[in-house]
Parts: sequence; C-alpha cells; structure tokens
Amino acid sequence: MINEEKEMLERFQQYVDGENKVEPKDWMPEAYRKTLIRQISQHAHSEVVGMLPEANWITRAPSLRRKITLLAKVQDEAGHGLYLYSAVETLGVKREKTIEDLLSGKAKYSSIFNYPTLTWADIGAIGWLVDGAAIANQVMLCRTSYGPYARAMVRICKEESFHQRQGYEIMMTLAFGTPEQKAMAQDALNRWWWPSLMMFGPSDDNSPNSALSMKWKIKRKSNDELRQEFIDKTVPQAEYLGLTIPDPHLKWNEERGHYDFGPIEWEEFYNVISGNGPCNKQRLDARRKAHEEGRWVREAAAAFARKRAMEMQEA
Ligand code: FAQ
Repeated sequence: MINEEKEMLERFQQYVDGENKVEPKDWMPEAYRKTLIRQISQHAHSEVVGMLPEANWITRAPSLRRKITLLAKVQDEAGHGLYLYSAVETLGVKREKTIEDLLSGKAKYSSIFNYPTLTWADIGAIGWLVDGAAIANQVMLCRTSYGPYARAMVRICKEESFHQRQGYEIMMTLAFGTPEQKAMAQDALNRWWWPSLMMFGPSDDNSPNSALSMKWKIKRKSNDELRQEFIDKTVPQAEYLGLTIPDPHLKWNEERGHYDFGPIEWEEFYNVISGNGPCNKQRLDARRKAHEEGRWVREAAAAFARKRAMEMQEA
C-alpha cells in the first residue's frame, strides 16, 4: 500500500512536471487537494470581502462616470468570487461549507481588505496598488497546475487589468490636479503602500505552504519574488505621478537590477490576519448581515430548482 501510494505520488509529480493540467476527476494527493481548497477559498473570500471597502464609495463617487466605472468594478469582483467558489466545489467541498467558514471567522481572506477607505483617493490607490499587486500574483496563477483554477484566473486577470487602469487613471487625475488633490493622492499612497506589499504573504523563509505549492506548481513564483516584481514595476509609475513612495530605504540597486526596500512590519501583518486589523470586525459583520438578508433569495432559488426538477421528472 505504501509502495503503491509512493508510485502514485511519483506519477503525479511527473504529470505536473510535464506541464499537464490536473482536472477534478484525476487522482491527486490529499495534500494537493487541501492546499487548493485552502488557497482558492481564501482567494474567493478576498474577492467578495474586497467589494466592501470600495462599495463604501459608490454613493459618493465624484461624477456619474466615476460611479458607473466603480459599480462595474465592484460587480466584477463579485463575479470573481463566484468563479472561484465554483472552482472550490470541483474539489468536493460544498459552497455552503466554504461560505460558512468565512462567516464563522475560521477562513482567512486577504489582509488588505481590513483597512479603511477614508477618501476618494483610496479608490484610486486600491485600483492602482491593490489590483496591481493582485495581478502581479495572479498572472502566474493562470498557469497553475489545477485546470479549473487556471481557467478562472485567465478571465479574472483580464478584468483586473482594467481595474488597475481605472485606479491609476484616478491617481493621475488627482496627482495632476490641484495641490489639495495631489495631497489626497499622496496620503492614499502613504496608507496603502505597505499593506499592498503585505498582500504577497510572509517572506519566503516564513512561508510554510510555499515549498509544496511550488513543487506541485500551484504557485509558480515565491512570495518574495512577486513582491519584488511588483515594487520594480510600481516605482516608475509613482515617479510619473510625482508622488513619493513612503519608504526612505527605497533605492535602485544596480548590481541586483532591482529596487532595495525597507523592512516590512510583519507584526502588523500577523495582527491583521489573526483578526485584529482596523476593519476585520466591520467586514465580517457586513458579510454576515448580507448573508442573512439574502437567505430568502437562496431559499426561493432552491425551491424553484426543486419545482423544475419535479416538472422534468413528470414530463
Ligand atoms: N492575507 O505559506 P503562505 C484581490 C496566510 S484578490 C491573509 O505564504 P500561501 C482582488 C496564508 O493563507 C487578493 N492571509 O501561504 C481584488 C497562510 O495561512 P494558512 C487575494 C495571508 O497560500 C482587488 C499563511 O498566511 N489573492 O485583491 C496573506 O502559500 C481589489 C502563511 O502564508 C489571492 O488570494 C494575506 N495577504 O501564499 C478584490 C491570490 N498572505 O492558510 C477586490 C491567491 C499569506 O496556512 C478589490 N493566493 N496569508 O492558515 C495566493 O497566491 C497565496 O495564497 C498567497 C499566500 C500568496 C496569498
């Protein structure tokens, strides 16, 4: 039995190394299934909770055009959540259970969505930095080894790049606007920069899941590699805006061909992911309330599906 399992594992590894996609009905190691359920469900929750900070500004967007664009973006995030919850279901977990884990506070979602959106400039900073970081991380996930996740990510990435542009365009308007508008843009950058770097997760030597995820090609690049790529790409964008990244250690390193940057406050990160960030309670309360208020819709949809099934049987 042990030999048989070892052989299956070796065959699985060869299959993944050969750049083949693993599909729901294929044999997969239990740890592979569990890692995927963990990562994809956390990702789905992040998309859904991620709607909240931005939705806060829909009614206060400065123009009709901005309002329409923000509405479309927030709706896209809901769609991403749905593709990802469906991808989790292909791994044999009921959607109700996945959502229950979020509402009970058991499941994680991205640290970034536990920070408040204080001004309109935060909507620009989220699009530019948060969606920018999400894309940096998710482009590699389009090539992840699990088929349903990889396919969902292709569509998600296309939409995220539109989100990133809308955010950067808001930042351009503010940064090239009045001194007050530029100060708002700078303030938003000051508050969102470090939390955006934390989105990539702990540094590689403190990332317990990375080794196996990289071996099985769930993740293709490490947390630190992706963080560095994001910084290298974003610094020139901040320079174009005439804004200053709030890191006195930020400096181009000719030898490395990358920007050096200052230390990340990991204590803050662990505090936020253990439920004690500035908005954790508010975010979960909002999701619980929405879930409760949507109960009648779920019940009506389930009753309709039952009725249709009975009609089909009778026909
Ligand atoms: N926040 O061993 P690792 C978006 C946890 S979507 C909270 O390195 P892993 C779109 C991690 O789960 C943003 N927890 O873990 C949008 C693990 O905990 P566990 C979400 C974090 O999985 C934009 C522990 O720390 N994107 O923004 C975070 O190998 C605007 C140890 O970490 C994804 O989910 C964090 N930042 O690597 C929506 C992408 N980082 O489960 C609305 C997919 C780490 O062992 C508006 N996910 N943790 O208890 C991934 O690529 C990976 O899961 C990482 C973490 C890279 C996030």
